[in-house]
Amino acid sequence: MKRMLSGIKPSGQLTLGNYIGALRNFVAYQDEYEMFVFIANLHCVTVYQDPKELRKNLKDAIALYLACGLDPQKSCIFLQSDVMEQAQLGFLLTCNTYMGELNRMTQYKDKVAKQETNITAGLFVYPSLMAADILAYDADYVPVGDDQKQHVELARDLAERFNNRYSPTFVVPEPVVAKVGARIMSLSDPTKKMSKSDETNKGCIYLLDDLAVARKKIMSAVTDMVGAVQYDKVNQPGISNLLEIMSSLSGEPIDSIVTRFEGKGYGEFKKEVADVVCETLGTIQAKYQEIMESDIIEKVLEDGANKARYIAHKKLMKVQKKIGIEIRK
Ligand code: AQP
Repeated sequence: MKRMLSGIKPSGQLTLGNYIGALRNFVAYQDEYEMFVFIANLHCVTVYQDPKELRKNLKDAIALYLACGLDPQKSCIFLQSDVMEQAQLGFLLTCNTYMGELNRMTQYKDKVAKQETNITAGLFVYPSLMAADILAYDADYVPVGDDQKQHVELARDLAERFNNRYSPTFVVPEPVVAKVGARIMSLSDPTKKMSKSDETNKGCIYLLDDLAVARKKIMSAVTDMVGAVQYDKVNQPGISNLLEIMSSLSGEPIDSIVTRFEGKGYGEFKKEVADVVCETLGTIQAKYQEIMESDIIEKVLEDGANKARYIAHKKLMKVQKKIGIEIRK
């Protein structure tokens, strides 16, 4: 069985973008692959997080993984910080990464372009930690949204570099980007990605949003003056985004939705999008409540960490021997 690995950082409440671009795919893949899904709590502290909020977001993220359908019997679910071998491998890979490669990473470049101050060294080097997350487990595939593809490319480069410099050690992973929903856009500015850290809070639907609030956000989503429900990302980015959301959640192809709404107004279309979104959120939220009231989370994390640690430890030892920093058998 091929192995697949991915993670989400709890830098805020998980969003509909995380669900469509990542979580629902993880759930679909867990029957086909040996699945490893972690909570990237180290990645998230590359930017300052309020500790109290972070604790809540972290627990909610694990509960949401389960509520969205990740099954601990099929998937290894764990916390990144529970596997210290991963961070140690991250350091070793950082020593095999060039500054120029990290300079080209879009998340870092975007922050520099926006002249953000206090960019941490952690944010600069986190792509090589992400490479370690992937390579520690010999993942064959890494499902990601559009924006993370570049990081998997770096992991591939680092795996090949290490394999060539020493000897075959790492599986070279492949990114898997879904055809629909790989980049869900903000509802208030459809030229920007829907992000957890959306400052206005209007453009982003959180999985734990009150259903009335989520509905309102969709009904007020920015559209255009064209007045026809069409899939045209350049001239109608807002409507195209709503079409992607609806198609991803309902399974109905975009063409078929477009045909059904021919000659109909945006209000009617948005109402149906809101119905589909609220149905999805309602189901997830009911399961989330059950999970929060149970004591399953600790057990899931403990089992996941044990399994992950065993694999990552073996890989780290192999790497350390090849590099020459470990001399014991
Ligand atoms: N809007 C999105 N559309 C499709 N996929 C998305 N993903 C995130 N947002 C969207 C995918 O979810 C996975 C986990 O991403 P992440 O949360 O760890 O990192 P991120 O992409 O940086 O998320 P945010 O919400 O934008 O975080 P902040 O605001 O803290 O920077 C990835 O596969 C990602 O592609």
